[in-house]
Amino acid sequence: MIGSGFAIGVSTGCLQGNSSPSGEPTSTTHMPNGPDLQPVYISEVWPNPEGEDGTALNDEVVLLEMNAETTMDLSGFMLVYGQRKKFTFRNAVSSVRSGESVEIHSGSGSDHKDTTSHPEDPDYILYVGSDKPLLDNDGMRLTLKNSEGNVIDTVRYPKLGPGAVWARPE
Ligand SMILES: [Ca+2]
Repeated sequence: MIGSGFAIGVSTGCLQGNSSPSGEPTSTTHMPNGPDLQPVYISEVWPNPEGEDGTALNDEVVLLEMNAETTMDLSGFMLVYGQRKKFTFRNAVSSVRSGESVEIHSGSGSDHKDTTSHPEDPDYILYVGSDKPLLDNDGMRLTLKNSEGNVIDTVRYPKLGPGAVWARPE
């Protein structure tokens, strides 16, 4: 749960996708959950797998990264795929630490923690379980909400060709 005592990391300056007023203090360690800060944010979107998307559902991926210094319970958080789908995170992400990331795949599988590529900062792998593509290749708005339904982050990626990746601008 994000409590009022939640501490936000200081290295957030390059992570803001939205405009923020200039002259704002860059050190926000003592500012709990400020409106411009995302303790967890949408980092990358892989909407258009090579070949037929319908046969590569788990190659459609949304990547979340942690921008929080403390461990967060992301179970109950929700990723909203435009008007198409709302996916609620399950218990696999009940204890996600700073530096760890969450991959959300459109297809089916068992939620798990993958330590093979990043032994110290594992990726959590979640599966929406959809039987059809969720990420529009022509662009789409994605919104991340917390377990109380409040918007944590939102992005809109553009039309992307096969294999192309949207990454949050720095
Ligand atoms: Ca797609």
